[in-house]
Amino acid sequence: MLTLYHAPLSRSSRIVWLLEELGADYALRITAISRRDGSGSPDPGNPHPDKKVPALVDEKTLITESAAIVLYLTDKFAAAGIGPAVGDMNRAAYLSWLAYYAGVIEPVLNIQFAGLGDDTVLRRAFGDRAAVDHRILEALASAPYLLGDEFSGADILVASMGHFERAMLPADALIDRYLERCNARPALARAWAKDAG
Ligand SMILES: N[C@@H](CCC(=O)N[C@@H](CS)C(=O)NCC(=O)O)C(=O)O
Repeated sequence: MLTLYHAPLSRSSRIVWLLEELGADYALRITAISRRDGSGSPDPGNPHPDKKVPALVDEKTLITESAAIVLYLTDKFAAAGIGPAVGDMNRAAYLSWLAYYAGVIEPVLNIQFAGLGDDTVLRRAFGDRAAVDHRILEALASAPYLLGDEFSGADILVASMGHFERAMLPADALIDRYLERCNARPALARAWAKDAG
């Protein structure tokens, strides 16, 4: 049995979306977290070492970090075809997007939103917003999804940033159309209906 520790309208919302895409049997455990606006407080029952969400428990195994959870789930439910399996030609691109999301996109966006986008050390370490925007636009200029014709867990990570705040993705009509495609997915409608628990 899978249990997702989830806080509405947070990074765990996209894992609800993924679980719906996968047709997984899962329990949602609505979990309090400290929010940026100062509201909320950590839930002592949350197994995440930092009391964050998402945290996924599969039987007795804990998985944390969005990108790791996405890979774990798309591998576990490989038959759903939401992430290329080991041996698939697109596997390398899939892993690259998941790692790029966690290792570059999230830091760069947070650095920018914190007003530190001009810091040379941070720019050298992670790149800058223009480079991130370029990478996303380049991938979507020639295909409907990041990996090409097939929707994947990488799209869930990237598109969900646009759900959180449209300004987190490039201001380009290409992205508006990409979000429309992703937003039309029935699994996302089901996830939004469940988001608040
Ligand atoms: N890198 C983590 C970030 C998780 C994260 O920061 N989650 C936020 C919700 S969007 C949280 O739980 N914040 C509570 C806190 O900072 O105490 C991931 O992607 O899973």
